[in-house]
Amino acid sequence: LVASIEEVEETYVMVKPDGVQRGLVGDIISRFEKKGFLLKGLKLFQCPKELAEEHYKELKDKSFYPKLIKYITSGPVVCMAWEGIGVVASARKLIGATNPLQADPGTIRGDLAVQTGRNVVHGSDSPDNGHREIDLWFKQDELCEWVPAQEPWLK
Ligand code: RTP
Ligand code: MG
Repeated sequence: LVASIEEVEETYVMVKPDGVQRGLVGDIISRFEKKGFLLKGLKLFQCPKELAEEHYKELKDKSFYPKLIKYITSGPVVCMAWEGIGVVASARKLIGATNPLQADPGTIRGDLAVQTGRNVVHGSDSPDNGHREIDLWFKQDELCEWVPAQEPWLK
């Protein structure tokens, strides 16, 4: 009943190059699966500089922007589209504060990272940015609209 009044949303989550290279991809995907969200898109991807600049365009006047672009393009990332009720804000909670030293234990950054500039994962900060970023990082045919089967797979 409570669920019926809340919005089904989509959000863009990305394991950054440090997360991929430290072998954290499985752990990170697992947290979103176990929470109960639905995976709609997933790929390993070497991000071109132009895409990184478009993704982070709101930060282009920040002093850390050049370093951020270098970081995100330094190796492959894992791109994910997740769907679910309240998934945008919930994903941000699962991810934790931008500075991993301020992120609560139990969050991805709180458990797995130390530095802001190496904070292993990204999550969209609003439903509008969720749509925008999924459009930006995925082609339409890389996304699946699907619902789990009603019948149990194990009997
Ligand atoms: P994200 O977009 O990656 O999910 O992170 P966020 O919302 O928590 O933080 P945001 O302000 O959007 O910043 C994007 C990413 O830029 C890097 N950053 N470095 N002071 C710094 O050196 C600094 N501040 C931000 C981080 O990698 C941050 O996640
Ligand atoms: Mg952000």
